Amino acid sequence: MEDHKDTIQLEGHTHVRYYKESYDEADMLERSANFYKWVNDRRTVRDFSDKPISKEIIDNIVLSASTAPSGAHKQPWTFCVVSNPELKSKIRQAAEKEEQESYKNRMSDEWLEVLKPIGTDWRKPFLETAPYLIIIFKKPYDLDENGNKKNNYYVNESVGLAAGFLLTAIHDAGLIALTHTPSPMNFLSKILNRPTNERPFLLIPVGYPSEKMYVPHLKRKSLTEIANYYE
Ligand code: IYR
Repeated sequence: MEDHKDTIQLEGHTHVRYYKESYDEADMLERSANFYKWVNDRRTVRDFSDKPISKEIIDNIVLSASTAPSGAHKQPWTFCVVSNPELKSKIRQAAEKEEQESYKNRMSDEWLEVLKPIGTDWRKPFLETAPYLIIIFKKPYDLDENGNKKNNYYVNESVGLAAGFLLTAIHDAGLIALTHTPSPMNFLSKILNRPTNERPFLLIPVGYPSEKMYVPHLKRKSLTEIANYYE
């Protein structure tokens, strides 16, 4: 348990004692293997049910995402949670317009070829079916009360980490998500009326899975393909 009373002062700043629970080796082995098995079961899914989700669940998921580490603890992110049907419809229309252009004219033949096994196209019905769209905005800088810019640091790294935490929290709740990247994404700033210091980063529909869903038959890289150990 955290005890906020045990503090020290470092260069005039308060540091609180942090207690991190440890496990014995056998437990660590079991826990790490179980976590891998659980997280390896997460899939990106496009077949959403329209079944509603209570807002409290989404609140917890967003709060979990915001526990990610960030440069100088600036938490340079805003999560826009869209359940309003008119807004979802506007977002779908604008995303499909951009995606149609991308699939027809902007994406290279090589790119379209590697996407074939994934089975995507310009149509994005999930943007209306999924009960929630979470749009993550990154904040390259904050604006103080007087409108002055205050720089943030390692913004892409920080927001990428928060997105990872978000997807993990969604998986933990038993829900599905899709990391969607309509491109260019500036229509999201306009539709959601975001301030000038926020840039769209990822659009993540969240929901229950539809009754029968299929995902591409993909294989993840093996440990030797992804890791090098220097002993
Ligand atoms: N943004 C498009 C295309 C797309 C690109 C990649 I790389 C993917 O892994 C999947 C899709 C879309 O969302 O359809």
